Amino acid sequence: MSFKKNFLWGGATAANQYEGAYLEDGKGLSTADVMTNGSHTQPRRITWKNPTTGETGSVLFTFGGRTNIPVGAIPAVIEGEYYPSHEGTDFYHHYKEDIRLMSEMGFKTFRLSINWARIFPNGDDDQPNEKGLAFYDNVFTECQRYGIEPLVTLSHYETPLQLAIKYNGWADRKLIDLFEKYAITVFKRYRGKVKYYLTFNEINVMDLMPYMGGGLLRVTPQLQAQAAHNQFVASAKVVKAAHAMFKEIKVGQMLAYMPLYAYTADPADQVKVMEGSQNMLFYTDVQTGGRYPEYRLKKYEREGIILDDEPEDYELISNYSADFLSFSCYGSNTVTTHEVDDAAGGNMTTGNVKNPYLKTNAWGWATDPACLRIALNNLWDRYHKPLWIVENGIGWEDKFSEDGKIHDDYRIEYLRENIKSMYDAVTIDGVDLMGYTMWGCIDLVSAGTGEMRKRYGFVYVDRNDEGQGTLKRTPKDSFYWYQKVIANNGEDL
Ligand code: BGP
Repeated sequence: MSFKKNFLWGGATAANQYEGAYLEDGKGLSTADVMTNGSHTQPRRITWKNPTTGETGSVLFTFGGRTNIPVGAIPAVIEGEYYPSHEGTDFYHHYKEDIRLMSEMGFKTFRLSINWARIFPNGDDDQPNEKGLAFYDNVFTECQRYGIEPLVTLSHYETPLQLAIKYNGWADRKLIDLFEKYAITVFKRYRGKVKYYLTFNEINVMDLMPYMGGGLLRVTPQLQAQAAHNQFVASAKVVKAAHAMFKEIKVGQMLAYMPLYAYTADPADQVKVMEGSQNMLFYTDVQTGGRYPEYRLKKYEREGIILDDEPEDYELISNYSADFLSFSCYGSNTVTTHEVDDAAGGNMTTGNVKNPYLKTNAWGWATDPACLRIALNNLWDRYHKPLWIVENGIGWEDKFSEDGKIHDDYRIEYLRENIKSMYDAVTIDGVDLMGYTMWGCIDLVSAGTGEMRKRYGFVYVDRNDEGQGTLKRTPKDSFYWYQKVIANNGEDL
């Protein structure tokens, strides 16, 4: 036994990091459009303007932090600032070339997101923006030409900015119906072209980055809990609509998942692992498992959090859980209750420490050859729903060699180990895995830092951290390696 015959190999992207054309053809601003770039040491910032006084400024965007825009101010694009999302790597004008490159690699699937503000510029408009709809129509037609199955994320850190300003984003129940309307609009429009959808990218980022995950400008634990609840209900409504009206459509959940390891054998560290895992898996327990777990209800009780809910919410959540469970996994995280100097980075996390057994990249993200097998087993055992790895990869500052090529052996080595790990989960453990989409298959802007130099792609895009470059696409060595992997369905790595 090995990967399924129709295993969905491919790559993943997100509109706000890739598309650019941030105001073209009627698109409205999204929350990502007011985020500046950062660096290894400097977090991104959100810029704001006070419409009454004209005063401008910015607030630091930090993991686990509060957005804290000053009272009376609203997030806005400020002259003189640099916003990497505005141009991304210009998929908007390069989609034909990029999809052709994907097909050359043999992609069976391409994960992209629809920028909600391209379809409904303010989020609550009566009518959709035809030009925005037409753009994705063209993209999907191009995919069809090459037999590439799109996997579409409906919301990937791209809440229309107006919804953040008017309603404090997902903290307001109004967004449930607005999102349902948006989803049904695209389901209808792309019928016959798109079969697989994901609702919210890394839904659990609501814990650490509520601005990115839900467009929250004001944040309290109560508002975060409410925003998560509203997203669960919205997800269930969208699954319901898909099942009722568009039988062929499958709607999946998307989780940021990192297996957690204990730094020491101290039982207190094992408890920390258990609690950390609960924090992540709460989101899948509800959206994929169909019920609020007791550990989270107890937490809300302890913290005095009371949800603004309706009895039907829970019927929806239990009857319309996600059709499949997708997740991102870049490596594992190691946690401890002990004092350790060696703090580590990590995908969307804080408070984890360096694992002495693992290598890290320049951003402190640990490469863990066992993590996909562990992640897949944990999720399969808990939910028994088809799984899909929709993000995995390694950020690296690629450099051209003298021969004019990029020899990214480090990337090939990382991917080889990771694919081997998922192969083991399928062949040794019998996990049901639908596909694998490597993150940032064509270089794009980093979500966490806004940098361009943190590259993931099989294809290099000529663009730097200041937004300069020709946007020329150049395949790296990993491009040809992945082409072979797909051709032999992962049998020979
Ligand atoms: C995930 C996000 C992506 C992506 C990736 C890599 O959490 O879903 O949008 O960018 O992480 O992170 P970064 O870009 O910060 O390196």
